[in-house]
Amino acid sequence: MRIKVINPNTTRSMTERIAAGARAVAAPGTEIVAVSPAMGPVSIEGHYDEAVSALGVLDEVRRGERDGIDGYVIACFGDPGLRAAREVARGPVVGVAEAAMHAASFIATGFSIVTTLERTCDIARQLAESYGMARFCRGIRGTDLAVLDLEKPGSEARRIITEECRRALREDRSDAIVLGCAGMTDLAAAIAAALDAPVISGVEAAVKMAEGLVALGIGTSKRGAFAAPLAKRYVGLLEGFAPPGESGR
Ligand code: 2AL
Repeated sequence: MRIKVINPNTTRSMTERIAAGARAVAAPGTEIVAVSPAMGPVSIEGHYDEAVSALGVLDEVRRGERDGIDGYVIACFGDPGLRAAREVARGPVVGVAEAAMHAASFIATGFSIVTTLERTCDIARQLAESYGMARFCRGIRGTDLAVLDLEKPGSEARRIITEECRRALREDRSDAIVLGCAGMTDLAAAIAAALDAPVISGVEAAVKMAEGLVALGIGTSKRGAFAAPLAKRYVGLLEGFAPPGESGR
C-alpha cells in the first residue's frame, strides 16, 4: 500500500525527518510517499499559517487521488485541512494530533501535550476539545521554541523539550506525553527512555493508524459531510482549486 505523508510546511529538511520517522514504523510492503507542498509557510505557528497551509495540503491530496494513494497522514500538529482533505480522499486521512491524542488515551489516564511556541497551545486546546480528548488532556505546554529551532543544531531543543516533559508529568500529574509538533518526531524514544513514561509522536502513531485502516479496507465514508466537494466555479487566485464536475472547470 502507499501512504502519503504530507508535511504541511515547506521546510524540506523537516519533511525528510518526518519521512524517516514514518518509514521506521511502516510495515514491510507499505511505501511512504513523503512530501511538502510547493507553496506555503516554512513553519506553522498560528491560525493564519495553518489556514494558508491547508491549501497546500489539499493540493497534495488532490494529486494523491490522481496517483492512486491508499491513505494519507497530515503531519503538522494543527492537523490543517484534515476535514476538507477527507472530502477529497477516498482512503483514510489521519492527522498527527488526532492520532497522538487517541493513542495516548488508550494507554494512559491522562496526558500532557508539549509543543513549540506558547501561541500554538490554543490550536492544541481547540483540537483536544473537538476530538473529545479534553477529558484526557491534563496540560498543554509551550516551550518558547520556534518550529525551525528544531532543525538547528545547538538550539538545545532536545534538552528544553525533555525538561518540559519532565515538569508536565509531575505538575500536571499526567501518565504520558504527546509531542506537539511533527518536527519532534525523532525525539520520542530518547525522551521516553529518559523519563520512563510513554512519549507519543503523532507521525508514527498516524502512520500506523492510516496503515491499519487501509489494511482493513476502510476508507473515508462518502455518505455524509465527507462526500466529495460540490462541483462549482472558483474564481481568482484559487480557480485551480475548483472541485471537478459538470459545473466546475
Ligand atoms: C507545527 C508542526 O507540527 N509543524 C509545524 O510547522 N508547526 N505545530 C506546532 N505546534 O509547532
